[in-house]
Amino acid sequence: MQQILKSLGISDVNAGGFAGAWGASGKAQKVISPIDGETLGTVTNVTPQEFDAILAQCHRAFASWKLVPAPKRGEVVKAIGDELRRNKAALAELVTLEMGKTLREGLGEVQEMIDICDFAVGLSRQLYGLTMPSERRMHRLQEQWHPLGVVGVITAFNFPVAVWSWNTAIALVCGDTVLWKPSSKTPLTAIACTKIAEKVLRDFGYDPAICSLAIGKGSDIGDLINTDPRVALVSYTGSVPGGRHVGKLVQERFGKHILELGGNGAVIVSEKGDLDIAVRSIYFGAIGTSGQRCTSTRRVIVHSSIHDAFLARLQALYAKTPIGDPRKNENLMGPLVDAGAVETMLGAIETVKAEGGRILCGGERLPLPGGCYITPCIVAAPKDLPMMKEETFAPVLYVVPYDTIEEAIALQNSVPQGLSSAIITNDQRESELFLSAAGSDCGIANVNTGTSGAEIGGAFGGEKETGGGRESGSDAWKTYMRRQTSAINFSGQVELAQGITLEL
Ligand code: UN1
Repeated sequence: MQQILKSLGISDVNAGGFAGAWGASGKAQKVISPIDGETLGTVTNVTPQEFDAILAQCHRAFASWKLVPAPKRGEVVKAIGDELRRNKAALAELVTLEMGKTLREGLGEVQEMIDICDFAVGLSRQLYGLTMPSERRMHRLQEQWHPLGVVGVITAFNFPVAVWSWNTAIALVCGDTVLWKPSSKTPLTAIACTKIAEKVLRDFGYDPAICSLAIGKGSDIGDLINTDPRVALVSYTGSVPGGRHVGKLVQERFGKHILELGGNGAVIVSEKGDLDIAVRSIYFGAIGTSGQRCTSTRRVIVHSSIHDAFLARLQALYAKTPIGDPRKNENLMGPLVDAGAVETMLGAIETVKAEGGRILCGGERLPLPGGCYITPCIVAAPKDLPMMKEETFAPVLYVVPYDTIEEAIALQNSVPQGLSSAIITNDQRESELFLSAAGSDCGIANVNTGTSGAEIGGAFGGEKETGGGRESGSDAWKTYMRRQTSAINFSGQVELAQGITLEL
């Protein structure tokens, strides 16, 4: 373990602030691994004064970075991707140590980082604007995309490195600088990533403050990011209440924001679908990352004719789920992130019971070191179970029967969140209905694959209480840039649009 930490530049005591130089003199916090309760290191938070200096430096760095040609900025992102390739195993292990996901998922998370770097490198030559025909003679109408400014990236514990990379790789090629505030639960992975970016930026001779870091509480450092007009865009990943707060503060000053908030993923299992595909994809979607993805499968809406057969197969898998040290390859589920998360899950299960849900299996604390291990839970739920509308960030899966596809889609859409959804069917009419305007209301709607594990090439995000933001692939980059529309007159005369005349 010591070797991994050392190879990523992590010491016993680490400063949680960076904008060209490392330093932070605020409160020190111990970082405890949920795997066994062991201390991984100590991190000092930045003070509000230090934050101000960090932001000033990051903002200054924007002035020169925005002038670097985009394909040159892409070269930096390419080198960050190469550095991530070199450090993939170590960084994945640190992710596992710090937040407890299995190593195979930790490796997947670092792979997402590498993938988005590759995507962004290509994008650095494709930041296309449009030209439009002008209604005036000898005029041209065009749009260009310009760098925006400092992007404040506020991330959650569950994808402690990937979400930073989705934002940072895109922001960098767009000519923005980045100020990162990670979750207080995962500061070490943030320090490791920032050191990787720092090395690359120094190697190229660019200002390392282009990728800055400020570790501290959401209520102080987070709010300084939200309220400071020097931060042009705030990309926030977290809870619905958190996002409501961030959204208000950023809107108040007319900043831009990307909100990636709660999900409540559902899979519709049709009687015309492949049961094996259904069981496997739902199993991974529900227990993967111990149910702590915003894309986790939380609800199964299954046709009543196959309800019992489906449940029997899923329960058999749940019963033999290998749970334990997530560094061991044989384990498919590690701990929850901390003791508080365990309490939340157990509390939610009590509420479910009181509301009329029937616990079919799981939901018990396991006596393993660290105290954060639980068994995954399946609930037989009545259609109107109130808790089904809430996102419990833990492996609690509700199973509900349906009779018609219209009813299934209505159930899928009947929650406040709108991130991820899926249907398992071989019936084209069903899957097309699910993908149509009459279908899923989510930002992600999959066919014959589960709700989680989105690829970076698509735009990632969702509707309703999920916040409406999009990051990662497709044209999500446009939010990270400033659009400029120009009318260019080469006629040698004055001609007003809309046919307005002006006789002087
Ligand atoms: C998240 O849980 O916040 O689609 C992100 C997925 C991952 C990202 C999840 N690619 O499950």
